Amino acid sequence: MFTVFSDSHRLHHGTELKDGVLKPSFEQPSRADTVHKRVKQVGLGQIIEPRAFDRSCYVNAHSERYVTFLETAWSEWCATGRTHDALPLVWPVRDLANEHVPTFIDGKLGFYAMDAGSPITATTWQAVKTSADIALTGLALIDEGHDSAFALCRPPGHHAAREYMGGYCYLNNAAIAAQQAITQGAKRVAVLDVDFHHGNGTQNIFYGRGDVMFVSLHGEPAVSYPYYSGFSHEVGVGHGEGCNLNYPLPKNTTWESYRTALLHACKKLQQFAPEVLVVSLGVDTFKDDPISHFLLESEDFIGIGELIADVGCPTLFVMEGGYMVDEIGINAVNVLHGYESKRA
Ligand code: SP5
Ligand code: ZN
Repeated sequence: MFTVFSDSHRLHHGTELKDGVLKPSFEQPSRADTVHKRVKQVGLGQIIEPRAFDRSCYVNAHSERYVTFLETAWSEWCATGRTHDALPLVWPVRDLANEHVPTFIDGKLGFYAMDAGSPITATTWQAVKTSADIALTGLALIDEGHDSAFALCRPPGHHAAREYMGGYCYLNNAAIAAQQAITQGAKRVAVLDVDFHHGNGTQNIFYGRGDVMFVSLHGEPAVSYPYYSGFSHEVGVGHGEGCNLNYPLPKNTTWESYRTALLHACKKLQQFAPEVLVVSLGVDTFKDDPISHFLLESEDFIGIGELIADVGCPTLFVMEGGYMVDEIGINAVNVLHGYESKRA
């Protein structure tokens, strides 16, 4: 399997609030390097650089004004004389006027964010754009006849919705790739999200769409970030009704029940018969992940890949979460090996 990777991910490294103090984010550059190292070590396949894509590819999944915001946020922030990372500090929740876009950067930051987990630095946009291009290059490989590809994206994307960033995410790499497949003529595309966290952004982007199915397994919202989405009653609207499938799972979920849910999810995907499957590949379901609470072991990730192969269509794997521990490399590559063992 080909891997698409770029060193440009290092241009983004931010902070997050931990115990009341701004500290280096769990979402660190070492994450992608750890996975990259494992891909090389086991000889997964050729590693290639991303191609450059037009911004219209991002605007197909996001709004024009949101992409413009991401492109210009740092220069607007700097114009106010500040040199530290830009972070939102006020959000347009429920009863506030959330139709009105402020003109001042501090207002925009909150308007286009769901939390303070996605800081903007001087070079964040470059890394974010390259991450989306990595996913788009992976999709191009599949268009060119490859059965699968691994888009080693960083920063991740699945919390980024049509018009907001959050949870370490800015552009939704997986959604951009899925939308690109549709733009290029696919009739049905599916996104399967196995990151520990609910892919609220991907759900938001395709919620009214019958041509893109979204299926997610994740920690139940009552106790798991992002808390306000991922319920099983969220099934889609209009043309999209029945095309959104959530599997919220309790704290301390182990392989046995995870497997049962994934098996069910994969049967649903098989019935939908997508022309391309995009997998939001988070490995933060691992037992030692510092911000999650599932209990998967490294060998269980092979099983994830095997079940995904049974969906039976070309598959683009897009890296999402998985933090701090060296096993993120082993676990991500285990999924890819599991997939390949069943498709070869
Ligand atoms: C892509 C992805 O996996 N994003 C996850 C964003 C999670 N943000 C909230 C992190 C909360 C961390 N709380 C840590 C408690 C550890 N003791
Ligand atoms: Zn996650």
